[in-house]
Amino acid sequence: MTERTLILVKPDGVQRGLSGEILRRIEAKGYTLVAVELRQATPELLAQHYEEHVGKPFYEPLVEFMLSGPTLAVVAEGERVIEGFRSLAGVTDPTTAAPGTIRGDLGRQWPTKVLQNLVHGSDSEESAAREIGIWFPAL
Ligand code: D4T
Repeated sequence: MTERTLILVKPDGVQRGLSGEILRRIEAKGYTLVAVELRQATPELLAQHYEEHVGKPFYEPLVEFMLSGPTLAVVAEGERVIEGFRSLAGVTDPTTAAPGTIRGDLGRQWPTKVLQNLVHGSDSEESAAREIGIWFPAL
């Protein structure tokens, strides 16, 4: 079934100049870009996006990191793109993410409290619909 997912190139990826490389990998896999927009997040938007993490020990460093610079918000479309992009991204921790993945090839641990792991991708159809609504209400 053709579906859509919300992808973010987080501030570490934009700041390091990896937006193009990450979009290249999404397109090279065969997915279609539906929307791409450079945005400055706000505390309100992040509280919605990271609803499930509010109150966790890494939440405040996470918000501080996500406010540290612009984020590239992307909607991509394709057959099983939700699962497919999670696979392209690799596991959450960039130190252990497999080589060949975005996080495994381009990410690493830095001396920060929060994991700077370059990208976000929706983890289910329900999250994708919710997150696309937050970042791209017009879609
Ligand atoms: P996102 O949601 O950004 O695609 O990442 P994941 O799906 O891979 O991971 P997540 O939602 O569990 O975590 C969101 C965000 O918080 C950071 N984090 C997470 C962290 O710094 N320490 C932690 O222990 C966890 C679980 C990294 C990603």
